[in-house]
Amino acid sequence: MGATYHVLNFKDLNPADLLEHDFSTDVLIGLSQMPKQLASKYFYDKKGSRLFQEIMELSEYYLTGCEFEIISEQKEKIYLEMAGEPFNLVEFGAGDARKTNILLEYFQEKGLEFQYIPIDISEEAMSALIELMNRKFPKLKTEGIVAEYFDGLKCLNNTEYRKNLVLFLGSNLGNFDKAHSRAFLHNLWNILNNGDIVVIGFDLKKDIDLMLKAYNDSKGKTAEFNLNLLRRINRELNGKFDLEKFRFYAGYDVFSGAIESYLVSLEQQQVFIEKISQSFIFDAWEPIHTEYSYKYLESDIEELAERTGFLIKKQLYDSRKYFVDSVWSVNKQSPNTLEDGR
Ligand code: AVJ
Repeated sequence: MGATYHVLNFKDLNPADLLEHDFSTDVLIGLSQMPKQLASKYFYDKKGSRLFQEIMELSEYYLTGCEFEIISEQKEKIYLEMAGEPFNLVEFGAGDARKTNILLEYFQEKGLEFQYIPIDISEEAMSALIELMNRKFPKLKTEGIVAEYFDGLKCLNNTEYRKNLVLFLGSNLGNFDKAHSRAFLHNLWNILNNGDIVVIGFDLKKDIDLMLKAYNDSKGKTAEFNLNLLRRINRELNGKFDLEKFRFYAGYDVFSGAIESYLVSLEQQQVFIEKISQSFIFDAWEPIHTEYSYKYLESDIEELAERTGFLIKKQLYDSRKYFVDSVWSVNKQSPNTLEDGR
């Protein structure tokens, strides 16, 4: 009768250990794969979050300006969906919540009753955000969650019924391929109630040079942002990457419809990572894939909404039609069309 088993409850672990464990495991797996890859979610350490803020300030990185315009000028259209009853405002990948601030201010002005639940993978970004919220919106109940998207979903336990407004801005969904976006949105659909509202930012397919310039910016911020991933491995896993021996490269893949980012080894080299007790061999010009930034057609958005159980209520475009904030409602009434197997 000595045998027993334990169900490992992740909540019992120190979350910092858990994150670090995940990081070293993911680096080991990613650099052992062919082609080599590192996941873009690891960009956002303290320095990475700051670099991303700097990227958002660049005019070449048009996405942020477009969405800022959309939210500033069309906030009433989102407000009209929420007027009437108290709700939770849940935001995935909140970051510094610059665009969301406009909505928060407006909703307060209009006397809406809501609480704010920002979710972000970066603890540094979250603590800065919480500080900002206390300063700018002292009366607003804000409960941040430090988690990645899929884990964040699990935290949103509907204890008591409340309407939800879920924000997924900035084309953050664009880091997911089709399978993962469908999975994420369908899981989201599962935890939400009929009639809940979701606002998703999509960067639209457009002139290829314009899209390329957003990732090959003239100040080299995006390159720094990517190279910081190697710096993070050096710092957190005691790696020996020489950042001078890698360059950033971003291209638009016409087949996948994504800007795909890489760190390319400039020479044949071997890099030791102490915490993994292993060296990794790079050929000259061998790439590490770091990020997908998918771009969309309106028809892609329609298909995604339909397949995951949502109805498109409004498409909010910027004046140049580079970007869209798509306003969806959860549809649990009419049977969805998943059966036709497209
Ligand atoms: C935050 C994922 C929307 O993919 O455009 C910016 C991140 N990468 N520049 C994007 C990013 C390079 C960004 N997202």
